[in-house]
Amino acid sequence: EEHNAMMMTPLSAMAEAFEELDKMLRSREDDQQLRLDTFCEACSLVSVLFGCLGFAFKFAEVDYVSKVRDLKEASRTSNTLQDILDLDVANDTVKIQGSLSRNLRRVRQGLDLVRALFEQFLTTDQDCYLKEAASRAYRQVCAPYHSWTVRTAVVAGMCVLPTRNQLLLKLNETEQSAGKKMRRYIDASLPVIEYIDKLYLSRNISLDW
Ligand code: 1PZ
Repeated sequence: EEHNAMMMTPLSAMAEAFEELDKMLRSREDDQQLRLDTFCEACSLVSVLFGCLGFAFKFAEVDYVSKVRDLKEASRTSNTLQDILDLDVANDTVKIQGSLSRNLRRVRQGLDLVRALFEQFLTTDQDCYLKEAASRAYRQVCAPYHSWTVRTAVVAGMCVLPTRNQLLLKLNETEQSAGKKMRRYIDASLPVIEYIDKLYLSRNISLDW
C-alpha cells in the first residue's frame, strides 16, 4: 500500500538519526561538538534491534540500554560529549567501571558492532542464517575487548538468532529497503564513531580497552 511505503520503520529512524549527527559534525568543521542528549536519542533507536534478536541477547540489551540511560541522565549537567571526557580526565576516572567516559566507549562499541553487522548483512546476501554474519561482526568489533564469559555467552546466543528473513519481517523491511537503510546507517555512523575515537586520542587515551 502507498501508506505503508511511507511508514517510518526502525531502520529508517536509525538511518535518519545518524545522518543528522553526521550533518552536525560536518556543519562546524572548526569547532566540532556533539550534544550529549541528541547523541543519546540516536543511540536509543539502535536498541530496537535487540527486540528482533530474541531472549539470548537480553543481557546485552540490559547492558547497552543502561549505559545509554546513564549518559542521557548526565546530559542534564554535561552539554556535550567532550564535557564528560574532560570531567573524567580531571577526576582520573576515564576507565573506571560505570564512569561516563567508559560507558561512552562501550556504547561506541555497540554502534560499531551494528555497523559491522550491517556490512556483513550486505556482503553475505546468500546466507539464510544470521549466525555467520553476526559472528564475524562480533569478532571484528567487540570480542577483543570482552571477557571469556561474555564471549562464551555471545557464541551461544548466535546459534538461536533469527534467520535473515525473520529479521527483515520483524523490521518491516524487504531485502532492498533494508539494504538501502543499512547502507545509510553505515555511511553516517562511521564519521560519528571516528569522532568519538578522536575525543579519546586527542586526550592521550588509548583505545585498547
Ligand atoms: C542480528 C544480529 C545479531 C548480533 C548480535 C550481537 C550481539 C552482541 C552482544 C554483545 C554482548 C555484550 C554484553 C556486555 C558486555 C559488557 O561486559 C561490556 C563491558 O561493560 P563494562 O564492564 O564497561 O560495564 N559492555 C559492552 O561492551 C557494551 C556492548 C554493547 C553491545 C551492544 C550491541 C548492540 C547491538 C545490537 C544488535 C543488533
